[in-house]
Amino acid sequence: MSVTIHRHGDILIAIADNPPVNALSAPVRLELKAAIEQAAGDASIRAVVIACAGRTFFAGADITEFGKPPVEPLLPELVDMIEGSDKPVVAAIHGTALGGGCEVAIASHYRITVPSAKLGTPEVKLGLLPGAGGTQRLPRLAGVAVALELVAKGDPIPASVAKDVGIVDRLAGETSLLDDAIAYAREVADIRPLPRASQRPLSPDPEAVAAFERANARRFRGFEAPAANIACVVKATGTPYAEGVEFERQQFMKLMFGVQSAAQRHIFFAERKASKIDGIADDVAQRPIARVGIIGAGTMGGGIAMNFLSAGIPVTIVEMQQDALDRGTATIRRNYDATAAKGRMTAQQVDRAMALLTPTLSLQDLSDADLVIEAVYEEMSVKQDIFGKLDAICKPGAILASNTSYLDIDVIAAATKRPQDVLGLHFFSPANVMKLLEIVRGAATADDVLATAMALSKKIRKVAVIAGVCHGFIGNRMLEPRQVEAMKLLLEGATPEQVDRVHVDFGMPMGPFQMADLAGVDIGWHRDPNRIESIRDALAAEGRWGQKKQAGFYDYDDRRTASNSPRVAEIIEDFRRKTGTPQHEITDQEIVERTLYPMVNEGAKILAEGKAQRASDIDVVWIYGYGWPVYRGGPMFWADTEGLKKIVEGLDRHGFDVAPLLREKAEQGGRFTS
Ligand code: T1G
Repeated sequence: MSVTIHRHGDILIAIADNPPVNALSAPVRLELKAAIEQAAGDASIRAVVIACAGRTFFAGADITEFGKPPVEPLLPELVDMIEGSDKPVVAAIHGTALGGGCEVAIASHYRITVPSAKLGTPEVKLGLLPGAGGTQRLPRLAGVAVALELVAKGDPIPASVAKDVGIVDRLAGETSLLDDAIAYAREVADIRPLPRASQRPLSPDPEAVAAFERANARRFRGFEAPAANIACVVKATGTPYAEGVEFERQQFMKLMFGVQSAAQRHIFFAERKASKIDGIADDVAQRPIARVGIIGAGTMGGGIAMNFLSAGIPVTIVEMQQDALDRGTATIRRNYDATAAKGRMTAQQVDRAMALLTPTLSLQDLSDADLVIEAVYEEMSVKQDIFGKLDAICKPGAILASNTSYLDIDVIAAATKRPQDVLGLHFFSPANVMKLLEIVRGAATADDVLATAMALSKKIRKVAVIAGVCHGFIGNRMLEPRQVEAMKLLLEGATPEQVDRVHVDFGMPMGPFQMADLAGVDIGWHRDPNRIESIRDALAAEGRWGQKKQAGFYDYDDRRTASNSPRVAEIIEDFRRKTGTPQHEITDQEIVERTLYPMVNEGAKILAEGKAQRASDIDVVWIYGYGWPVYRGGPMFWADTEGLKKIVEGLDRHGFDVAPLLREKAEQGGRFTS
């Protein structure tokens, strides 16, 4: 039974219970329909309360039903039936009333929520739109501007705001929702006419629409769903509900069967699947992490520290020199102050976070840390020395992690007598912003260490993926062939701006050369200005180290606005001549095939070697670590949509060594992702 029905005198109460988030699955819809019919057929019932057990009101339609044959009653029918009831229906909301859950609520005649509840329509984040009347009822309840924010951006709003804008009618006591809802139902039982959102008039508001579109043009670049959501809200203004909801249905179906929504739903589930570690039971005991030690207070160490401080976990941060330590702690404070200035933190929260930070020059102060993360210079001997010292200093059971981007965790672990406690925690810069965390599993890393790291990643609001030990793990390993090929394209006739434009048009936040200028052209450079063996060497030798020097592959003004560089063009031309590289007209398609297909190829090798648990993990890495456009679903999902045969043909044509797994799947008509 997904919905139990009680009577409280003359009030019928329908309580849904469909863990974990009360998704509006077919059984739930069927039994809610039965409850409304029962109330309609019983003269002694004056009103209905719809509520949910467990942790939340309906969190939406059941996404696992998408793409399968529809099962009656469909959600749009159910919500229209709720609104059409001739007895008042009160939605009693706690937790997060999202998507279809919000639509059930706004089709009800009244809404009462606990103060901690949130309401929203995040369908757009799945490449969809509220397909059960939400785009038609929300603007009628809260106005065009609020409705646009809700449906086209998808972020939920707190109950208090929902009440202010007219979506929620009443706030209940935090622990007395059902009693308050029953009392409220009695209070409104005889009020007529019943308030039906779909019957409210709604005037056009072109200024609000234009302002919203202008404010969000950059955010919506490349996405289809936001525009469809906006079109539905516009349709609701000046159009009868029946016509508007038909338009909504058409737009919904178009999105539902489009590639973008399939991609975004793929990532929704992929992100959750990534937290499952093959071969480890879900209930393996975790090690308590009450205090974290971080070695290195530079850009990475400071950024990493902020993740734990913001989660309320005390951090001892170690540097070798006082001035470096002071700079590091000052940078942390400055970053927090900048966040507070944007209104995303209060001054008290900043002070609370900073109070948890203990700067020190002594490694010995890490003796009581439960987890130590090393974030120092990317040099194996330096890391081995540090881990050898940590082995002697840290208490038994302390987890020792390296933030290395490339280096072999097993070699680092061998510098200790406790390899089972060692793993990689690879944060992405800026570490306090980027959501991706690669948890690198060493040969000896213990199960409970991995499980502890995975659970901790959630606590510090990261999306974590398990990676095996190899050069560059998952993300950076796939980045390498892309960068190598991008440099070759320059020698053969492409320009940095052409290569970058192709990537930005594809949906990446920036292209390979823009990324190099941001990260630093000098990263990994041998530092010998007389040894010029590549275009990159030539740039680095001239001090063109990227944005930080206002010159890299591009020139930059004081506001870091990039412009094409005649000097870089000369350097490239010089190298083309010196190497005698044959030139040819390079098309955008060739750039896609030679920079993105090799990434898929590398992903196939990573899978075959077992360095990633599943193809969808690779997609999660690229979405959250590098900004791969979520509407393309990640490199492996995108390869499936391109067609693996086409990818292999392209790789063969350009002379790449095609991964056996990729070729095999292409020949068998297989896919990497479901
Ligand atoms: N349907 C099916 N399963 C869902 C689900 C859903 N709507 N939401 C979550 N799950 C699963 C999830 O896969 C995971 O499974 C478990 O529940 C816990 O989720 C017509 C068309 C509610 C804020 O987009 O945002 O309504 O991994 O790990 O961090 O207009 O889940 O345990 O096997 O995320 O506490 C619109 C999506 C749907 C909300 C809870 N609704 N969900 O977060 O738990 S489309 C959404 C969330 C729609 C209508 C349209 C979050 C959450 P497993 P979790 P959480």
